[in-house]
Amino acid sequence: MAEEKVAVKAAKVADPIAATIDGATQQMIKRAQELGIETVFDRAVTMKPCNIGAQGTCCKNCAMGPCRLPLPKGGVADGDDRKGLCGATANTIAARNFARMVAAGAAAHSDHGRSVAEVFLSVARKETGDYRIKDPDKLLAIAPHYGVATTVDADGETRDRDIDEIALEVAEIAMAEWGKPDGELLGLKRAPAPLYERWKKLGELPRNIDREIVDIMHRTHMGVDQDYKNIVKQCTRASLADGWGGSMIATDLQDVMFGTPYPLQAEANMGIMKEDHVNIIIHGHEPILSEMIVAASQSQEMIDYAKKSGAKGIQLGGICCTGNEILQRHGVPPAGTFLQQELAIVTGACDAMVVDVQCVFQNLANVAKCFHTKLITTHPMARMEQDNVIHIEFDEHHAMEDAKRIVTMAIDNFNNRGAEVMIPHQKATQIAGFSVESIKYHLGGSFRGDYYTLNDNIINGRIRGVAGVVGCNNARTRHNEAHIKVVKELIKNDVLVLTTGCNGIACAMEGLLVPETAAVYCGPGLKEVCETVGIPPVLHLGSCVDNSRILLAATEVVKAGGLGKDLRDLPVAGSAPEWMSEKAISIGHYFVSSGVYTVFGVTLPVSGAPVFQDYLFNGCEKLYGGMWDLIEDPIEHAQAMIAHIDKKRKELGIDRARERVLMDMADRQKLEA
Ligand code: XCC
Ligand code: SF4
Repeated sequence: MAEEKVAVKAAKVADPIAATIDGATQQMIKRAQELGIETVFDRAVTMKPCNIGAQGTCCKNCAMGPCRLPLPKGGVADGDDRKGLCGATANTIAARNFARMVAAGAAAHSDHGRSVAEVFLSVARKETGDYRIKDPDKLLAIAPHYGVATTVDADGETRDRDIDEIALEVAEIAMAEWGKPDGELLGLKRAPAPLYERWKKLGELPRNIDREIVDIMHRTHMGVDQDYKNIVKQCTRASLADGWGGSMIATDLQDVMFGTPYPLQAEANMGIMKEDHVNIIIHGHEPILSEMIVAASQSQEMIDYAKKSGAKGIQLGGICCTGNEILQRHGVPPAGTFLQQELAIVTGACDAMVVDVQCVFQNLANVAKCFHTKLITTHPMARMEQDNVIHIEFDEHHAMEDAKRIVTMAIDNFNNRGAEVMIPHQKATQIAGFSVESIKYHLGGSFRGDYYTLNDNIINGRIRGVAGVVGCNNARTRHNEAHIKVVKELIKNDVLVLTTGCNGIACAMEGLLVPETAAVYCGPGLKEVCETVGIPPVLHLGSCVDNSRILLAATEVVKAGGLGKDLRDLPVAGSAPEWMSEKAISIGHYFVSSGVYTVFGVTLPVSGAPVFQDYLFNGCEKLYGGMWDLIEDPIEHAQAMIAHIDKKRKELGIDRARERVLMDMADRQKLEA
């Protein structure tokens, strides 16, 4: 008996079916388990999250703590006297923790933007030959938003200014957005005027990007801001500095240097990897690196070298948002979402995985150790302690050289593969590459080239509303299940979906990003629009920083008229069904403070402070017109968004129009029957 008790229990591992809805991912989880390689899915089974942290009420902001304030079993209806050693209430603690997530998220996006701006400045100063201005029209379009004139008046006539001159001015002004001593962020004025005026009245206009982030770190230090409402105010400033600042500048300047995305066809999922090719997986966020790897691997020199080494060619694949960047502009297929990063190596066919910043698992190094895969870090800010990781620092001044070194290393590694190659066959076709500009073209038509047609279809009710569904995967919930269920429920109810980030990859893998999807999954109104225009009902707008495109698309809708004067008036809603990153909190808060009802799935670390939570879920609506919500069940999640969309339709007086359209459709179907 005693012996039986000490018998070694088999290590607990994940059930692949319970872990993900995706066949390729299930297959590779099993494969990893057969090989004795542990992945995030297994760790999610063996390690439980901390209950108090999950409630948002663990404070470790000073060494008298950590002070832990779990919600009492009986709730706090009869009063709440929980406090930390210093007296900080649950509201203060949860709000401070929330604010620090906003700060980290805004910092990550905005620092990415800063890198892009720095490279753009080098381009403008002609210090690098590897990058250039690929889209001068975009530069001319954004210049006025940076206060840069595109024409000059001389001798009574107006002439176009030199493009290099414009570039240099835009670059210098953009760089100053991070640290200028006076004024306010320039991007805010791109919002509809009433929205800008509201931020101003609330005293929440961000001053410069870095300052708002530093402000949060100071304010949430022990013994500073101890009023959750005032802390939320600062969350607004910092998150706006992300959405209408750092992220927007990143998107702007990436488009200028690498091209504004236009629709293109590609594939998605691990089946894009090829056994007879050199497979290079690019993972992280900054296209500064991935753009160059794309260029290097398309060079004849590298292709010839790959062939000489016995491969048929070079296959690139993306993971996470840098994957989205090169998908949008070059059609490079994503090999998977955030949660598939380890599994891309488990295929045994990944000759190199190149990473820069954000969302990169440290466990990649442990997985890579079991295969021939070269794991290459490239960013001075992001290195790994494991000794099998190679660091090749990437520098814009010799970018092509660095990229070729990396690609060469991958090619040289091709013949080191072991026998254990197993690439899942699953992959789906997708149409990606949407942008504010291309939506204008597709939904407005080349003649009018504006958002009128979209607005008409919203007003007449064929399109019920628009949803931004974005964000990560989270190993605490079944991979991709909520992403797909939320999106399907929305399009079934005639809501057009704009997607970014790992939601975009999830939708692509599921085959939702093709026009043919409309006939299968959409309600009658949205189906009709998609079929007439030839677009998918889910439009992929890119990476996490490209959520700024969603803000600007919504602004275009306001401008086109007929749907109110402010983002808060629009029949729109936001969602992050499987979020995990601090960046998602920053995004969520700039959506909310821009007037959008925003629903998160999985969890939100605020439940331990019910008063603060209520302020986010209800109080914010009075201030901003937008508010937070947490709904785990994907169908209820989508239905809450639809209810909000319907509420806005009613306020706009266009709820009747939709009833008529549906009647018409039903009548028509009856006639057809
Ligand atoms: Fe990372 Fe951007 Fe999240 Fe995906 S979605 S897990 S942040 S890669 Ni933006
Ligand atoms: Fe505890 Fe206050 Fe210190 Fe936080 S700041 S750890 S609540 S004493």
